[in-house]
Amino acid sequence: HKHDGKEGSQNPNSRTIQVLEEMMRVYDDMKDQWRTRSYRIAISSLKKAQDRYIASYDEAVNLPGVGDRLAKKIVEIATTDRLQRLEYAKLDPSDQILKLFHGIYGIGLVQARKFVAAGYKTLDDVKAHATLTDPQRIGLEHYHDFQQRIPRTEVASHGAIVAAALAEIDDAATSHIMGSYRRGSPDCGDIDIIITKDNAGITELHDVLDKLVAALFARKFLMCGLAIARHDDGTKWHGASRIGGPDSTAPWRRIDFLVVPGDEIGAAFLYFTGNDVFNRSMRLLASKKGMRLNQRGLYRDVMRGKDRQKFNEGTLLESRSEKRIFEILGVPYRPPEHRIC
Ligand code: DCP
Ligand code: MG
Ligand code: MN
Repeated sequence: HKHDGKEGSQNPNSRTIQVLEEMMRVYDDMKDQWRTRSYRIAISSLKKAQDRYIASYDEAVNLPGVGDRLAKKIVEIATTDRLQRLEYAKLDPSDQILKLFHGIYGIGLVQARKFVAAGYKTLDDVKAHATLTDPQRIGLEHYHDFQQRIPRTEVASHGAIVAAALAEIDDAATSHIMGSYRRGSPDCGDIDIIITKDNAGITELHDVLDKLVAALFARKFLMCGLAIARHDDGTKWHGASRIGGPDSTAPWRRIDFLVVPGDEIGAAFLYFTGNDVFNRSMRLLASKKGMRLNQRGLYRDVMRGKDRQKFNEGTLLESRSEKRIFEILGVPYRPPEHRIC
């Protein structure tokens, strides 16, 4: 191992620190916050170990905040002068850049690939050169906020604010937190909320949604709208929210509303609880049994033409009860916490 000149002032572990810092940047770009944090802690421990060169596993693992995996990495760098994992990461930088761009709200894989092909390397490149829609521009501006995981307790706070505002508009309407939150995740990528009301059709609920969104903007909880898709089968609203009132410095969070007629609540709960892979498996199972499952209900006798295009919707079998949908499909009920494939 060679550590370069300037002895005395230089930490004997400077080369190890330098390689770990590079690796940390890779994880940071990948939005792997957990690894980024472990690396940051290990680097800070190494920086404090100015009196000795750390080259053995025992020495490394005894540093504060350094666990088994990072200790092995430290030994690998100290004994080989490099880190294989980092070399691999460097082989395909475009993949990381692709992920970076794909992480912007409203940027799909196709557009992310175009950015890579255009030679953009950073978010600043995108900001300076790409033509973006308004929602995409907001996504870019709040990139960091939107990438942060949201602690479960904070998701619950957003949900409570929505529920309170909804109760003032229509005390028979209800809101329910879905997505990863309902599956029990300790933190979530965004906040997914179903808005519904017994015996209410979609027209009445559209009105409720409009009032709800206006009320939540007025109390400075909603910060922006990003997308709205009005459909007969339920309307989606995408935006951003922030807790803490008008003077809040809390991060902007992505929030999704799904407006659902009361009689479709079971199918909607099933859909919006996910996860997406579990949903695909349930739909495939339905189609194998000659049925069709979507976010409105479970149907049978769906007529399909060649190329699987639909001739009709079929007969509705169930849409009110999540449990009945499992039953009709002939699979044991799975509680939300177990709906991960
Ligand atoms: N969904 C789906 N297929 C998609 C997107 C969403 O079936 N392509 C359903 C299942 C998801 C739910 O909608 O669980 C909410 O979508 P999210 O993208 O918010 O995903 P999650 O809430 O499951 O995870 P995260 O914590 O990342 O938000
Ligand atoms: Mg979600
Ligand atoms: Mn969502």
